[in-house]
Amino acid sequence: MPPAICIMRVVCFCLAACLLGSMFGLANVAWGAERLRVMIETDAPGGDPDDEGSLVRFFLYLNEWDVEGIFCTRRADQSRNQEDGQQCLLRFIDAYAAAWPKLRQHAPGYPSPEKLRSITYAAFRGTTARDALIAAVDREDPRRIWYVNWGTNDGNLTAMRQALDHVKATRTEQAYRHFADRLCFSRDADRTYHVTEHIPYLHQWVDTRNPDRWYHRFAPLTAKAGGFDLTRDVKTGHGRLGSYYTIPKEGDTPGFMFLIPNGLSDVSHPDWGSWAGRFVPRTDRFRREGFFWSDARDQWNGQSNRDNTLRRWAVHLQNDFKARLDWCVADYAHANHPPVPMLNGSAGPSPVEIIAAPGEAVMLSSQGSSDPDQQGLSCEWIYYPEPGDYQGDVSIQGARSPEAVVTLPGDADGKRVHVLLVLTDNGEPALTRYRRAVIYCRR
Ligand SMILES: [Ca+2]
Ligand SMILES: [Ca+2]
Repeated sequence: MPPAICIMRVVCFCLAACLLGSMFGLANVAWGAERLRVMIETDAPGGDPDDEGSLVRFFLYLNEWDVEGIFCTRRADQSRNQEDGQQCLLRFIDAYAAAWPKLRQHAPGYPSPEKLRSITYAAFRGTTARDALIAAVDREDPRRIWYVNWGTNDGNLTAMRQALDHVKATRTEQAYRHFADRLCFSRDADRTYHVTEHIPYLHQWVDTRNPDRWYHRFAPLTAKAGGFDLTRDVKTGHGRLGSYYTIPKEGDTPGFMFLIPNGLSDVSHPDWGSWAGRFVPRTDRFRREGFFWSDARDQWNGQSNRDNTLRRWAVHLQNDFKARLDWCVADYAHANHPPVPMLNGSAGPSPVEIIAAPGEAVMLSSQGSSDPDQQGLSCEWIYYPEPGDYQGDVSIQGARSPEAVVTLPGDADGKRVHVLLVLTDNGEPALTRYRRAVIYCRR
C-alpha cells in the first residue's frame, strides 16, 4: 500500500477507534483530557529520611497535577529532628518558594507557595486534615482523586482512613461506597492503620511497594543512571530545595512517578509501564479489577526480570530530574526542556489507537514533533510486547527514523500491539518524551 494511502487509513482508523473505543476496552484514557487531582501523605521527617528525597522530586513535578492536599503524619516527638511533619513540609514549601519564580519560567502550572501552604495539613492532630480530605472528595468535580501514601507513622491513622471511617460512620452504606469509589490509591495498605478494610470499595489501587519490597529497588536502579551524581546534580548549586535532599532511597517516589503524564504512563493502565516501572493485576487476597501491584517483568537487553520495567527508563527519568533542578536556578535559555512528540499528527500524551488487519503494514510518523529549545531530536520506535496481548515478534522498519513501518504478524488477529515512540533531544541533559501507538489487529 502506498504510504499516503496507509497514513489516510491510519487516520481513519484513529477516528474509528475513538468512536468505537469502548467496544475494545480502550475508552477512559485519561491523559491529555484532564489534569490529575493528587494528594500525598508523608511520614517526613521520620527516622528514615528518605521521604525528604522524594519531596524534592515531588515538588519539581507539581506543575503536572492539581495537588489538593499534603498530609503530614509525624508529631514532633516522633520525628528525628524535633520538627513535626507540618513544620517540615512548610520548610520545604519555603525552599520551593525561593525556586518558584524560576520554575515558572520553565513550565506553566506550578502552584503558588501560598496555595501549597493552604493545603498542607497535620493529620496527627484534630480533624482538620480529615475534613479537608472529605470536602475535596465531595467537591463537584468529575475527576477522582489520587491519594499517594508515602507511609503513615506507627500509631497515627492515615488521613484517608480517618476520612473513610468518618464517612462510613455518618453516611448511608451507599453514600459511603460512592465516596470510596471517588478515590484511587497508590502504595501499600497492609497494616491496620492503613485502609485495608476500605480497600474493596476504592476505585483503583496501585501498590508500588509489594510484593517483595519493590520500593527498595528505586534507588539501586536509578541513583547513578546516565552518570547522575547526587551531590553535583541535586544537593549543591541548585538552590535550597535541592539541598534538602537526604539519602538516595526515595522508597515513596514510585507512588507518584507513574502519575507523570510523559506519554509513557497511563493511569488507567498501570500495566502499560511508567517511570515507576510496570504493574500487573494483583494475584493475592486483594485481587480485583483495577487493583495492581509491582509484580511485572519485562524482557529487555536479553533478560526478563522485574528490574527491567524501571531500569529501561532510568536514564530518562534521572535526566528529567536533573533538568528540573537546573530550572530552580537557571533562566529559560540556560536549561533544557523536554521535546514535544507528535504521533501520526496527534499531539498530547494520550495513546493513539489504530485498527489494522493482520499482515498489514502500519506507518507511524513523528512528523510535527518539536523541541522548545530548537534542539535536534532522535527517534526510536520500540515494540513493547508485555503491555499488549501478542507476545511474538513484530518487525519495525525504520526503528530509528522519524517514520517507521510496523508489519503486523499474520497470526495477530484480535490482539493488541504496543509500539512506543521514544523522542529524545540533544540538549544537556538529554530529555525524553514518549507516545504510544496501540494497534488493534482485526480482520
Ligand atoms: Ca515514607
Ligand atoms: Ca530540549
